[in-house]
Amino acid sequence: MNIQIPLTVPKSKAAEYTNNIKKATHGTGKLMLFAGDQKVEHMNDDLVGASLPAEVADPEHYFKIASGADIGIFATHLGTIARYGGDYKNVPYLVKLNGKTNLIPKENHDPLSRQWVDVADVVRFKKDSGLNIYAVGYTIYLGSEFESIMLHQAAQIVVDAHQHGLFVVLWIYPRGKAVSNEKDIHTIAGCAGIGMSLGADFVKVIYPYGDDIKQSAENFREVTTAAGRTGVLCVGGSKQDSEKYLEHVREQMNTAGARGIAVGRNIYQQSLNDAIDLANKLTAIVEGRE
Ligand code: FBP
Repeated sequence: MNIQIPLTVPKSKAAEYTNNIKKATHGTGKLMLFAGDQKVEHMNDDLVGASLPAEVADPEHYFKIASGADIGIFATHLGTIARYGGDYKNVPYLVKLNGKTNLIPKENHDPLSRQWVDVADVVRFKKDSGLNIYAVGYTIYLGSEFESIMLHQAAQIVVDAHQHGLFVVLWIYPRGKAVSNEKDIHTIAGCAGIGMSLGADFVKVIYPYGDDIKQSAENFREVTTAAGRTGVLCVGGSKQDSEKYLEHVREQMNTAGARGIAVGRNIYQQSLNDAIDLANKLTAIVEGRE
């Protein structure tokens, strides 16, 4: 695998940067990101319910999956990692630097998700804890009246992270009163292009899941083209039939030109064994080992 090193990575950190990407992608450049930031984003909505096993409500469920399955990287907030990471030292981590809840409806207020901790805090935590922290992540809501704040913070984060040899995933969603259709492919392609313009290594965007699996992937090519050298990760979205989801991911990787996935609910909204089984299958598809 040939990893392109952006010029924001100093020569002294090039080996560390390359190594972090290699480890998270198992040498393939393709990233299976297991998302565990929903405790903030969706509060307890995804974690309890008549159809869900009781174990899903325990935050440790995330860690049991992340340590038992062959994932690429586990993305969650620093506090969560600080509470459980000591017992899950084999997990590869991405620290999510911002977050917001879903309590304020977007019809009332445009979304703003401010940075909680700095890259410097993560670098210090990595050294002190000895955990495998390879990357940081941050969400931007484009089209929000506050987008300039989030764009500014994201740009700084990319520069800071690269200075320390960490790679960066930006979650970029079109959202706010000015956005009429979050699933418009042309707008999503614009989000991917912004990810590239900010220098992100990967940009995670919305994937419009249509009934025609092949056609959905063909439509998505506009997005992966717009991202250029930045890899596009497709969102998992709400839980769907596992076989159907696996087929979508095959097309995302083989037809749409995605460089990976960022998936939460489809994996963790089930028992530990089923979650591990699906996560392993997903990683195999993403990394081209199926
Ligand atoms: P929304 O704001 O559209 O709900 O998406 C946020 C999010 O759920 C993140 O919290 C998570 O990282 C990502 O999407 C992927 O998770 P899922 O596969 O469950 O959609």
